[in-house]
Amino acid sequence: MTHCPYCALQCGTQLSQDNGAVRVRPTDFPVNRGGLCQKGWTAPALLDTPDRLRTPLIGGKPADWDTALDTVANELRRIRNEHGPDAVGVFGGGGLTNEKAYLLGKFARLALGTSRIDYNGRFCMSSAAAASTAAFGLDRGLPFPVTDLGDADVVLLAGSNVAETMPPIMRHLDGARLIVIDPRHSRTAERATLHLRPVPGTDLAVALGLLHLVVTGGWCDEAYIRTRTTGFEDARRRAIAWWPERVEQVTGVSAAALRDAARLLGQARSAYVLTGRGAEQHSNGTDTVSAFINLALALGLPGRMGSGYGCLTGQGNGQGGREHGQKADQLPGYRMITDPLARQHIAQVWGVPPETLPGAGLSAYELLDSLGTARGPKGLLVFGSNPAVSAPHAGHVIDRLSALDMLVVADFVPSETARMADVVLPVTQWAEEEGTLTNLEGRVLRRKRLRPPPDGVRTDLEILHGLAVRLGEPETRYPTSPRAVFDELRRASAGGKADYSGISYARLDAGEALHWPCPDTGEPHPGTPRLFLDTFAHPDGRARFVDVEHHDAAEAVGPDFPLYATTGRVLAHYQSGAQTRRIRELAEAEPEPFVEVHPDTADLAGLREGDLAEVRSARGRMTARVRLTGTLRLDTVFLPFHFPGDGSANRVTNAALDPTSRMPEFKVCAVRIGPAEAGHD
Ligand SMILES: Nc1nc2c(c(=O)[nH]1)N[C@H]1C(S)=C(S)[C@@H](COP(=O)(O)OP(=O)(O)OC[C@H]3O[C@@H](n4cnc5c(=O)[nH]c(N)nc54)[C@H](O)[C@@H]3O)O[C@H]1N2
Ligand SMILES: Nc1nc2c(c(=O)[nH]1)N[C@H]1C(S)=C(S)[C@@H](COP(=O)(O)OP(=O)(O)OC[C@H]3O[C@@H](n4cnc5c(=O)[nH]c(N)nc54)[C@H](O)[C@@H]3O)O[C@H]1N2
Ligand code: SF4
Ligand SMILES: [Mo]
Repeated sequence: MTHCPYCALQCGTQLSQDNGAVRVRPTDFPVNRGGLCQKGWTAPALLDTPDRLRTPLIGGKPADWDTALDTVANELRRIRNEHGPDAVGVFGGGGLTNEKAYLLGKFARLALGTSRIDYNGRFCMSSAAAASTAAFGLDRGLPFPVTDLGDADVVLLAGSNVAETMPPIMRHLDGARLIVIDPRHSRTAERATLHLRPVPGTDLAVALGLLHLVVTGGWCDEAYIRTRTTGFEDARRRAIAWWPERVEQVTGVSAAALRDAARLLGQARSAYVLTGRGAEQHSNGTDTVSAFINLALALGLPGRMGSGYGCLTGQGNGQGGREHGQKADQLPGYRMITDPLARQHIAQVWGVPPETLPGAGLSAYELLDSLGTARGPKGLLVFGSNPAVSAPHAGHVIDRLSALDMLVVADFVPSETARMADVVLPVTQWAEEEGTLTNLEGRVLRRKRLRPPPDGVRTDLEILHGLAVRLGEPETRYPTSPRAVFDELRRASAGGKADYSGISYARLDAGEALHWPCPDTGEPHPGTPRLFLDTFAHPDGRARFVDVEHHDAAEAVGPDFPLYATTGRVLAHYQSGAQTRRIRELAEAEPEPFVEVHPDTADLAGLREGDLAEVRSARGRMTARVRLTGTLRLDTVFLPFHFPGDGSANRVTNAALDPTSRMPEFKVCAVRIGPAEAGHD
């Protein structure tokens, strides 16, 4: 068995070959129980996509591997000599296997000696990670297995459209009453008992209002609050000022609907509060998640069988990708790079003095924003991301990428970012390589190789090895065998928060379900499917309420830009679309960029169904086909971000960052819409 290459659900699949064609079928793996979404079913098509990269490219022209790697290493060395080690940067991805993410972080810190490494997970779950760490002392997306959701009475989904983003998970939610918070009547909202439609960016006030009603309704779990938490009084006092009518004014969610939601939660036998990107991708995202965690704590949910709080992690290895050191402030094992003990431990595993390790770098957007400037990197290596499409304020990011002395992209398709690169390095895909990924419930899974890669293609590990050796590093420091890297990762993670030391390929291959932490205790450790049942991860064992106040989105609507634009996903496409736009069935399902607009709003803007609209913000413009959507808020339009160029939603999005997580505000900015002028680029 292996797993789907796309999202964090990591559906179990079985691959076979039929006359050279790869076929996929779902297995009875717990998260998907025989289900797959359209992307999963069609994933094999990408293996043989006609424009698959099969040879390195220098300046767009085919080159052999030695020349390509020599070129990259020489230029990296030149930039470093002239401008210092921080003049080269690395941008990673949450789709990389644990082994790749680990080796990429090691490569950046040792072979390049740079602090300038971050990854696209910063755009994904960083706000939820920061809030979970503050509340529980530990961040694991779901601190319980997905299958636990099956017994839930009520599930609150704040800004998550799982019916499109993780369809098979709906099998576990069938029996529950759903409360969905989303400005759109999403496919998930269609399945909900109750749908709250806030103004984008106002979830924090919604959560404060729900806490208010849980307090006044007498639904707080007093004994739990007393024995398992600290800080309730401040959070309670804050929420008391958010009576329902005030919340209604700020959020547009009616006081009556808010009361219904609080009652459903308060009276539930078992309940879960889950957040997705809709609540998190805001300049107040960390505080918003804290407010939802406060609500969950007041109800006594986290750390209880049959209830809890969780963040629905997004990318295939969104969980593992945040644990092994490709984040600017992190070392393997979910350790902080500023912690002297952590530095000592990792330096010892890597066989270097702790002083050689650089300090904390810049977050993803800040890194991209600094490229090619006096203070920023002149060379950048990208592994597993397509920021020319997926980064906020993408027009600016494209300018920054263009200002580099050297952009190197490792990918298996010519993504929009790869097309800008000076050097492109072609890599293997999921069904051609081995490794591990960690799914949204912290379960470590094996990726298995079905067939050999095409000639001319190398693994990411081989590329890192090849570059490191050319930069003067010892051969043995960068193993190319995933198993060897994993064994080193186990040692590096030992004693850290995300402890993998008790996990081995042999145990995973034997079918064991191992959720981290899984320390090496001498006996085979069973792993930890459920966290916090006895104690939270803070030194006093208690969870913390965090006192948070609502604040508005960074950009207000006004006469020039009177509408809120929010962005997100559709079923058929994945992320920047670099992969799914190449698969015929998916491209046919969603062939072009569109904008969802309420019919009355469209009318005022002079737009009809099927028209080409221009969407403009203070930062840029894009064009998209109008889809009239009567269930949408009148003041809001929705754009999928899966398309490049003139149809790229990120040309209009705002790069305002959350002060704690440095998450950009993908989910709200001010725009105006109107008919697209014919002939405009
Ligand atoms: N089909 C598909 N599936 C995917 C992916 C994909 O690209 N395509 N990507 C994977 C990844 S990496 C991730 S992170 C997950 C993301 O999974 P989700 O979080 O479910 O995805 P989004 O569509 O980004 O956002 C969810 C919902 O938030 C709503 N929303 C927008 N603004 C707001 C707001 O201000 N408040 C609230 N409450 N809601 C708001 C949107 O209308 C949308 O319906 O999906 C994973 N699965
Ligand atoms: N407006 C808006 N923008 C968003 C979001 C949003 O909701 N709204 N969501 C954000 C979120 S949650 C995310 S996660 C990001 C994702 O944004 P991106 O990082 O752009 O995501 P992908 O399109 O998955 O890009 C991955 C690239 O790496 C390649 N790749 C895949 N696997 C590997 C591998 O193993 N090795 C190598 N070398 N390459 C590989 C793929 O072919 C693809 O080109 O987008 C963010 N951007
Ligand atoms: S839900 Fe996610 S893991 Fe499952 S088939 Fe779809 S994309 Fe793949
Ligand atoms: Mo994501």
